[in-house]
Amino acid sequence: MINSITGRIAQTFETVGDTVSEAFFEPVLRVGVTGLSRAGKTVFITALVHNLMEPGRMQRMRGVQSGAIKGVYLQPQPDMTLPRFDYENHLAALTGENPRWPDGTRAVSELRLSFRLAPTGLLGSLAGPRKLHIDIVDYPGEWILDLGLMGKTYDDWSAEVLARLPARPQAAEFLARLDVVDPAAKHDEGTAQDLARAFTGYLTDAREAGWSDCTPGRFLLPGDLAGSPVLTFAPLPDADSARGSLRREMERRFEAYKAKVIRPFFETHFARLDRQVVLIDVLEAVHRGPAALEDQRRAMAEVLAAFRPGANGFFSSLLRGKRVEKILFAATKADHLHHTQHAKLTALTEAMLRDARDRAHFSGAETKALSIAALRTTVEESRPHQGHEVDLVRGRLADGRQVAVNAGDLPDDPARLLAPARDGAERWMQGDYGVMHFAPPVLSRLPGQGLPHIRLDAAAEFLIGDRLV
Ligand SMILES: Nc1nc2c(ncn2[C@@H]2O[C@H](COP(=O)(O)OP(=O)(O)OP(=O)(O)O)[C@@H](O)[C@H]2O)c(=O)[nH]1
Ligand SMILES: [Mg+2]
Repeated sequence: MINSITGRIAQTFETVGDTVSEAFFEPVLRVGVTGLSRAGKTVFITALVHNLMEPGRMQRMRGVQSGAIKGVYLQPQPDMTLPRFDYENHLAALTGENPRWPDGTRAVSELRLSFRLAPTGLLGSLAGPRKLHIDIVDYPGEWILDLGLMGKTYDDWSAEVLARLPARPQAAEFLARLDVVDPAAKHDEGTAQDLARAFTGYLTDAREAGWSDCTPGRFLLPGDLAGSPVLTFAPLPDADSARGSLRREMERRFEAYKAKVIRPFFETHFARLDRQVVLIDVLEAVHRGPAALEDQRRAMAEVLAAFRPGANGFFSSLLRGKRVEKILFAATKADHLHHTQHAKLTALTEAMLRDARDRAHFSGAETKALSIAALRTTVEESRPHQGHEVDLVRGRLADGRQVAVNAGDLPDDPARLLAPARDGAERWMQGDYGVMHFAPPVLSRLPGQGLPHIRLDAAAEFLIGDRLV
């Protein structure tokens, strides 16, 4: 009781503090950057920050064109206990003598970027330049999918997961173990750990195979929770289970995962976001085939559902009327394709977004789909092949060799991919889509020009541009 009252008072102060500083002092915009593992979050943030600080290549931003942005600099972030996004090291990796991709990241991090803006309005010249702080928060997309678990009981979740496992070869070992386990038997920690380990193995392999419905998210990215009871559970078939049984214990841990892992994440990070970009590696999903594309589309709906106001009782109570204003779905790594293909990639992403909006009954925030490359690794060329010209992109491999490839022609109509994906096709009827893994380019940079990109400025304009004019 006392706790909840002091909690409420603290919140009131916090809200008052926020509004005062937003109205009169220095406004803050919190921008979430998310996407499943390897989607391109780290590269996106690094390239975005660099290009905002050296905006020569950001002409699609109104604030850059008009000169409203007077200065951009990094500042200490407000959240003292959150790791800082390691901008300097990531940039050094990308722009060193032998450029390489930054290492994968495993947890939430934050960076504050501050803008000095030209004064506006009648009193503006008296008041001097305005300031805007943008807090960029990088967090794993796997954690968003966990929000879906908040509304589920252990029984629901178990039934759902167990229903899809038989069709997936990655689940064979877990299912074999499950076969010899009696959920109603007395709880035994060794059995619980075996099952959790096998289930984590399944999730890891399924994720590797391109499935994105791999919850609980912390099983894949445990951070400092690795090995704790809250991550030592697995789905079990329905059974008449008494107190002290394996199934009851698993249920208890599932509930603890919701209360102690999911809830705090949504409270401290998610509920405070104003804008959100969701990065998706659409090309990789197309390359992996119909099932991966269909799965990605379902995951997009789940992500949108997480942002739907009022969707989740637990979440609405956290938001206290606040809601995310804009959500950008950006298909990353568009530099794998010749520009003649970009409109088709965007159309495919748009079609998936439309479908996700319908599925999630989403309305509210403004949404947009784009295809981008945060760091452009390729140049374009055309070469004659069997009597006609083919469009290629050329880039550098990790060993320094240059290769030119054609990743395959996307169809004009996205339904040509999405319909067979929905109907459970095993492979694409026509067309083969390959993805090359290029290394970051060796650049000779000009002062004032950030790293080369594709439509990173359009992405920034949608996300934050309205506040930078
Ligand atoms: N060609 C190209 N490849 C990219 C681009 N952005 C990311 N990549 C590739 O995708 C990989 C993952 O990018 P990251 O930015 O580390 O992805 P992430 O989402 O932060 O990954 P985790 O931290 O592991 O979740 C990189 O190592 C590159 O191989 C891009 O703009 N163009
Ligand atoms: Mg990362």
